[in-house]
Amino acid sequence: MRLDVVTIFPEYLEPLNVSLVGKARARGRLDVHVHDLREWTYDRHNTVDDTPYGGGPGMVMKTEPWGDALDTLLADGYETGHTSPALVVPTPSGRPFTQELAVELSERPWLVFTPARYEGIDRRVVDEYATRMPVYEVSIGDYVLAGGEAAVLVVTEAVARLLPGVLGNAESHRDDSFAPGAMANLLEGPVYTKPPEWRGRDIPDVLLSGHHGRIARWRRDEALRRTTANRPDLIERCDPAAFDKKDREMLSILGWEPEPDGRFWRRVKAVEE
Ligand code: 97T
Repeated sequence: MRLDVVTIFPEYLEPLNVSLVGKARARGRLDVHVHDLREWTYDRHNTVDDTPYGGGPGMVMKTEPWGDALDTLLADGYETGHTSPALVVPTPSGRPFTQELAVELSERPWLVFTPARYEGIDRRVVDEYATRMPVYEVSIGDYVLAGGEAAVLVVTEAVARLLPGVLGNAESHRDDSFAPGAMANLLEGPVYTKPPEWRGRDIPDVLLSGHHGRIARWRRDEALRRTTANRPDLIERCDPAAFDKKDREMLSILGWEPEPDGRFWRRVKAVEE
């Protein structure tokens, strides 16, 4: 997969050289190109922004540097045999970035990221490139960043670990909380390793019992406990038929029961988690 990033803070993308993404690059799975947007400015002050039409606070990133930067890197990519680019635009007004979207992006051969500072990029840039390629405007969550660079790191890491040959078997992603086919979209419960006692704290007995069935049940109960506590929205959206009898018993202990129409769960009493 080829990745291009155009930014006014190329140093902010240094983490792409280390850890998992760095490993993916070293293994030849990822070909990363970081570009300084200011290379496509032609005035003394390397201006990349200007005041918004219609007034209002903040500055808007100008069309010309983005257009020239994107044209240049797209020409380079096509010349070196790459095809089918997609534009990824981090923005608080984008669609939520999810594991499902990470999987979709990981199946594309070439991603071009345009992290913006200030109040965003002149809309004509997205409109222009949307006539030539798919555009994904993505938000990584309901909070405000100073710019899109951190979002590029988030998206890149989530995508890179899905590329074939990047994760070893030991760290395989089939059990990810949000992986399709994981425990019906429950959060993972707690995990433990040696030593068996630490500062007077033991490992739950069941994990030392060797009873695989009981261990699986305990893990599932802990997953239900965590999900009801931290992400009730995930339970509320679930079809009660997605849970077996023991799940429903646990949910009831946790204070949840199916809606009368049988399609959703709701919390009926508060329970000490
Ligand atoms: O807050 C932002 C500013 C610029 C670019 C992206 C963001 C953002 O992305 N996801 C949440 C916020």
